[in-house]
Amino acid sequence: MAQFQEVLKQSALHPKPAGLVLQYGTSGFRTNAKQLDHIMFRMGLLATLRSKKTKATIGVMVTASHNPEEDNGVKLIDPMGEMVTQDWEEHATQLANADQEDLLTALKNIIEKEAINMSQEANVFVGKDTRSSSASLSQAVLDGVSALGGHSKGKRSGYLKDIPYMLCNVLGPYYGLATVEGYYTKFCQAFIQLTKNTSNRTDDQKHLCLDGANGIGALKVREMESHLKKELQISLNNDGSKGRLNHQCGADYVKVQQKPPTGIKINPGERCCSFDGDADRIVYYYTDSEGTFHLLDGDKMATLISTFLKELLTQAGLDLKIAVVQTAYANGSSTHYLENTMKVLVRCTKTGVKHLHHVAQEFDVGVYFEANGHGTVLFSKAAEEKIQQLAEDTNVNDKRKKAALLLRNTINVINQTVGDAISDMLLIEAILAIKGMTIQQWDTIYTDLPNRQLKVKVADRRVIDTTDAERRAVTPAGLQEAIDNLVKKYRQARSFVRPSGTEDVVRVYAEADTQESADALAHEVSLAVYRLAGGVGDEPKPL
Ligand code: G16
Repeated sequence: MAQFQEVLKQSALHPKPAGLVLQYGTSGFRTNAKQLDHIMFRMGLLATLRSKKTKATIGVMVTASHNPEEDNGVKLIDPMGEMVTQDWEEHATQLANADQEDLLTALKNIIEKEAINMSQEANVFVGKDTRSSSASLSQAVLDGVSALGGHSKGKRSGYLKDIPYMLCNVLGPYYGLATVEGYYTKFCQAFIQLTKNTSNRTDDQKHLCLDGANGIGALKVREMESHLKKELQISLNNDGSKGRLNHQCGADYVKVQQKPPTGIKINPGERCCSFDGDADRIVYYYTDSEGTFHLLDGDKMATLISTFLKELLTQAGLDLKIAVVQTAYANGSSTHYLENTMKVLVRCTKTGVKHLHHVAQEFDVGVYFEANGHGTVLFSKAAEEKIQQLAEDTNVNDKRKKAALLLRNTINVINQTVGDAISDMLLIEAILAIKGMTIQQWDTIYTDLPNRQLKVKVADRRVIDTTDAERRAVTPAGLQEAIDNLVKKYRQARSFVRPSGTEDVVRVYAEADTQESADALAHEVSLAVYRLAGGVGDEPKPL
């Protein structure tokens, strides 16, 4: 077949380094950008096959999100903005690791297994973040797409320059206009609609200090600002004009370091938030009059959003099942508050929004957030229809109708794909405005248990296997017993370890009744990992 000849010819220009083995991880392939050219080409091939199979447009996003600038990565996105299915993740790993001479065989295996009609047309959307390596790597994706005769959507001979992740999120019929302009219009109009009866807000209340992590989100917020008609007044920091991507800024830095981005002047009490490099995560924070930093992470967002939605559902008299989905990183206080005070069903999954997303789909209203600020809200079709019917019903009383209208507008401000910092920001801003709530009042809903996250370098992080939504380590032998014994030394303590799916490290999480205890526990568990799981480099030092 001529297509296969073209694949052979083109793949020679994107050769695989001998012996390199990479896994499709938490969020696709991620490693140093220098090792990714062949992966990008092959993901262009795979996306074309996926498009032929689904008869729909597939997204390929070139990004390493929160990782440092020198890394890059790629993930495939299904037509409705979801991550590709587990089977296709396996195809991706097989195709990525096939030796150069076996590439065609690996490709044909997938075609056969999935019974793909090769004469079916294929369309692929390619997006990229602002990393310097993203231009050539996304070109490699496009080479893969064209080698198999697929079409890549966009301008300039099929190249989508500057199109961010959010565009992949507006793929498919759900949102209508799959353009950046369509995105701004939809979400900003919904925000304005939601906040229109909160006319007493002062300029101070409409003001938000945003750290764009020097990433794509900063560029897009700049473009979007005029659509907000001053109902949200954003002062944008780390807009990419000088600083480095994610360097001492961004959602991951703020969450893990538990401090504000370097170099931003924050006034006491000022409401601030940070995006990550590809704008799919967001965390909020402020400093108080004594200069103490307060973080409002994904758990706090999930709590605010689910409280708001639950109240509206009750006022609307709608009997819809609402649940919150978290991971092991969720602060123990948040889970306790949700289950015991709010009486909301809470489920725990493995790390990775793709896992949370699938569990959230089981409910009428599924609020899911990772503590790192990655998440959204899903409404079942039936729930949306009930809300819509009530909002249009002329026979219901004012209170029920008002709640239904608010619910309907809330749905419109939410991007129900796998997490979008801009839409999450508009949702949180709208809820705070409607409730007339300051960030400090939001923060007092519950008090986080002090916690610490650390990273440990080991020779091969795959020696750690986990179970129970990553809360317990099955291997190496003795590690879980060591963690259990360490946890017993502290009050209100909990700790777990897991191999990262985006960085070459083992992650350690600990929480306890005081920051000193959380820090000490995290350090002791890190030592256990270092000793029992093949640590490399210097032994972890106390904090
Ligand atoms: C990605 C995933 C998140 C996950 C994070 C860290 O985020 O989308 O769901 O929490 O990686 O994963 P890990 O602990 O396995 O390294 P992002 O923002 O980097 O795409």
